[in-house]
Amino acid sequence: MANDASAVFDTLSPAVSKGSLADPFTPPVDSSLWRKNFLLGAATASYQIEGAVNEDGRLPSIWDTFSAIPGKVLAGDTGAVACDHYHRWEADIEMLASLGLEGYRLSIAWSRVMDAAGVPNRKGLDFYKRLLNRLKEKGITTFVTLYHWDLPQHLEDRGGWLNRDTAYRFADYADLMSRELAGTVDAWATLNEPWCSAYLGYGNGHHAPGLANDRFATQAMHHLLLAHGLAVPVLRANDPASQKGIVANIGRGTPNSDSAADQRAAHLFEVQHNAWILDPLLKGAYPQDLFELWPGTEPLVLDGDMQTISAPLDFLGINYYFRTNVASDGAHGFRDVPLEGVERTQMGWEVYPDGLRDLLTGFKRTYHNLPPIYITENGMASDDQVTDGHVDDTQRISFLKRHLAAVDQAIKAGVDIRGYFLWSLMDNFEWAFGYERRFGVVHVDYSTQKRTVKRSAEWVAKFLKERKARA
Ligand code: IFM
Repeated sequence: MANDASAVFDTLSPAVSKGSLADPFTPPVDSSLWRKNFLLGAATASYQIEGAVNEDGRLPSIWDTFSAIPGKVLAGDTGAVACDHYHRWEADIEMLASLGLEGYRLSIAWSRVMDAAGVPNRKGLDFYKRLLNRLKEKGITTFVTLYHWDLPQHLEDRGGWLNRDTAYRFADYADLMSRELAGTVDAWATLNEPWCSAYLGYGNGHHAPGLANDRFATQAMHHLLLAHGLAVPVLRANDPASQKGIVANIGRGTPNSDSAADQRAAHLFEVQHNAWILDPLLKGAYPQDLFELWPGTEPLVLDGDMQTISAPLDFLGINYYFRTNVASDGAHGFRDVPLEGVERTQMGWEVYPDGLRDLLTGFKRTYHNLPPIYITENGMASDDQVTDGHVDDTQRISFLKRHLAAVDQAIKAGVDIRGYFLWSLMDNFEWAFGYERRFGVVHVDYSTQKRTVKRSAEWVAKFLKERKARA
């Protein structure tokens, strides 16, 4: 069944929705995507692309440790080499610029820039300075995430995000980075997807550091959000001209039936995926329904923490990928009920653009202080192959068109959305799935490090060129 967002493109031109490169991307004339101040960029993250894990004083992170444990990552892959971006950054920026992308979202590896005593590592800092200066020379808008999951191992050895002190160490790190990089960063995001750090890292153990306890997850989340709240005023003081925000992944949960129990299950799914993070940030309190789902897991919260966490944001980054169809588990929670006959990606995730629109419009109703939004990640994995020098990733083109249409619909419904970053600029280390899952709009041959621009990247470049010509 076609989603509404897909239908927008279907009615425009049947060929466009098939994802054919030959057809120009022709959103309606009144589409916000034509606005030249609607930022279109691509995103990456340090551990997923940099490699060079033992170089220039970088210390181990929890992902070095975790990926070295047999069975934790598909095929035993690690980020030791990844896309070798640490050495190839200049060519990678040329590639980004040649595609006409206007924004680049990257993250900093904490363990590259600071040691256990808080002493700055000049070589690591210089890497990011060179990178950001070059991006600025190219006129590219820079979004920098301070924490995209690669916690220094020495901090994990002292309890990681279960230790309140890690939040204060994060504020020190934010202080260093914003003093060093002020003027080269347009927008700072403190954390990427605290849900994944807290739940996958400490709740079910699928990600580093691999602990599995719901109570750990809620406490880790509290310390992550506290870290965010402590860092924001530091970033404001050191780099007043930039925007400050945080990036959350959001999940759409739909009920498997009209029964009250399934409706409740879908509600609880969204509480666990969305309200757990957004309520403390935007309402200054955890959603009480979370503790119905996970009884007895209330985190230890000290006086003043919730005020710190809910300080105003300049923007909220939203990462969206798929929806989950759920039913009641017969007790306090929900269980996934995968739908049959729906379009899926290489990850097995359902392609469901309407979920993005519906969540965004729902947030606008729920949070009266919803800050301006950037879609900081959206994209899909496919088993892409290079044939005769090309990668025909037509499903990705279609995916991107439909999600961009959903963004436009949300804007028209009154949500203030200012930009969109593709995940990802290039294929990279997809965490527990290693290198098998390919999310890039640029293909990476990991044996030669050759980059091949996929049809999807050509398509985005073509649209950006057309938009520029019309401006
Ligand atoms: O690769 C990840 C990224 O690091 C965080 N957001 C989701 C992406 C795809 O799983």
